Amino acid sequence: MDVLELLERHPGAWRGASRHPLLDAVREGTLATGAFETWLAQDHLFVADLLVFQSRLLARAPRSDQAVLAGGLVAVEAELGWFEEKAGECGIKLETPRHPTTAAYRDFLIALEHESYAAGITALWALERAYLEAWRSAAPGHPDYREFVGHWTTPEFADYVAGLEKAANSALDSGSEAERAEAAFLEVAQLERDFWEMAFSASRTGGNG
Ligand code: MP5
Repeated sequence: MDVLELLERHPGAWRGASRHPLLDAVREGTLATGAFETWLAQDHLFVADLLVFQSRLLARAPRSDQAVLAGGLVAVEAELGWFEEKAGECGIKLETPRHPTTAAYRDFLIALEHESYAAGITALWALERAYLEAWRSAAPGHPDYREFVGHWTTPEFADYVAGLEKAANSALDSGSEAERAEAAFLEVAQLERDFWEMAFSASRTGGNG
């Protein structure tokens, strides 16, 4: 199976993951401050959980995938620093509890540690691909958010996502893990949608988290 087929097989789920009114508001400059603050603080927590997941996935990766995963790990650690810097500049407090949606995403990543490598690498590809498409949909972005749109729409990030796609495809070629990988893909799609929704609904309730 080619993982790109998953996007075609589940267009509704994928659209929910990669398009959202929050991203339209980032493009138009109509985003409520509470939504952006909630997204930033919760995504910082998510990225910290992702770093743990990726380091464990790297530990069981085949030799051929070590370069892309090791590169990704270094990038994710640097990204945590970038979040901290941006939060400081925007006056956003990062010390906030995990929202139930962020906690559900972390639990899913932890559960993947007990799944096949193929399911894990497919999930990683899906969540990175979702961010690439989601932020592309917000491009070029209102000046207030342009740096965030730029962060996930660089050619380097697209190359990283392509590298993960290649790794996922070869993991799926060599085993009979397609069904579990597809299930992981669908869970990622749902969690990504929930994550946008969590931040967006913060603008309606006015809370941070
Ligand atoms: C990513 C992210 C992409 N930052 N947040 C969510 C909820 N999903 C995916 O990960 P990265 O490391 O920022 O590219």
